[in-house]
Amino acid sequence: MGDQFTPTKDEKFTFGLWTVGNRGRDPFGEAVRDTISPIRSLEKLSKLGAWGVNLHDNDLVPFGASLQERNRIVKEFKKALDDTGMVVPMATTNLFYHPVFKDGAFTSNDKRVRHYALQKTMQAMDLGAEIGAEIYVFWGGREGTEVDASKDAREAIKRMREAMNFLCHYNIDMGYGYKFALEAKPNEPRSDIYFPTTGHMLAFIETLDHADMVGVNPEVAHEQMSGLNFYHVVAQAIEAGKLFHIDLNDQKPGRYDQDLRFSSESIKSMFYLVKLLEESGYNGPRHFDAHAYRSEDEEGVWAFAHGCMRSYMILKDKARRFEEDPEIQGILKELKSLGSDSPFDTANYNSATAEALKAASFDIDNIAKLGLMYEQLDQLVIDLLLGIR
Ligand code: GCO
Ligand code: MN
Ligand code: MN
Repeated sequence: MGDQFTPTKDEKFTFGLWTVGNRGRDPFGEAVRDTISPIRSLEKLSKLGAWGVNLHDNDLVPFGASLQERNRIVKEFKKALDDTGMVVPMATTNLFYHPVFKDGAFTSNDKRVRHYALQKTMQAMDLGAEIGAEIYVFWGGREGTEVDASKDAREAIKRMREAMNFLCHYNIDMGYGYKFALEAKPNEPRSDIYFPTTGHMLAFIETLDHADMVGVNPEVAHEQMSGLNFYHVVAQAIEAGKLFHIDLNDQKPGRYDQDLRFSSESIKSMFYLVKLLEESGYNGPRHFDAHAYRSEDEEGVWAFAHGCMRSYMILKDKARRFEEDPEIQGILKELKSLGSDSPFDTANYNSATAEALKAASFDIDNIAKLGLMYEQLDQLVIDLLLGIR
């Protein structure tokens, strides 16, 4: 039985198989839950209103499986996709679990590891294409270091570029039409990871052979681990036409990577994020990369998945209310009109404007005296979020 916050597939909510499949293992303790099979995840998530799932190669096909086994698993999974009406919009490669990746994959000092990582990625791209994925994510969890003496950081960047260029060409060669989405993280599991923020990724992308094919996959927790304002991060990616995918979860500041249920901590920031995604026309998946608390059994996992989507739906409704709120809109209208009689057109440079602007006088003391009503505005948002508006 649903209410107005019950999701439908139109919302494009997706979960990684590894998220609901997370067994609650941590560095200090064993798994607390049984494995949930990919097919069971499809069935359960579909009933909850999700649109699809995403996967690493090894979330579906175990590492080292024979070709025969792989094909059987993929066939069964495709049937389950049809049966449940679910899709797989994004695929990715596990380049972090096997010990061979202990010093990175594409940036490893060992050339054989770099080449093996390319091979594994090409095979995983083949798998993703076979199940309909259109976005391919690159999260370089092990692409980092503890010992800077071991590797010139410029060399690591060059190695990453070589790998990305190679795989862009493979994408073209195979006619897959993937959009590549690069996911930044500052640390964990490495002490420092190369390209630590989405901003670093955006700069790097412009140096690639096929920059147009490559965008970003920002994650709430990862940017917040760096102390950044996630709403600003995503706004810049959207403005650059580079938001190809997004990883939604939550995170307390200054902690290890927590992967908390979406909007369970930073309600206000996540409100601005949802408002931005909805208003920008972002049309991609709303993907949750989080997991249930270690205290939970399987039922708790589905409560977690439901909660991620429910909070998104509630914040989406709050964004609509924000747009329709006469007091909030009244203040915003006043703010937008501040100084609108200033006579210069600086959108296009010409020397006459520059001369006139240099000669102009501004009543800066009076301008500076003006109160900006941000206290009132912010409290209105708080009232809205706390449910009394
Ligand atoms: C993490 C990452 C991963 C990636 C995933 C898909 O911190 O572990 O967020 O969950 O998103 O590997 O690339
Ligand atoms: Mn993460
Ligand atoms: Mn992620």
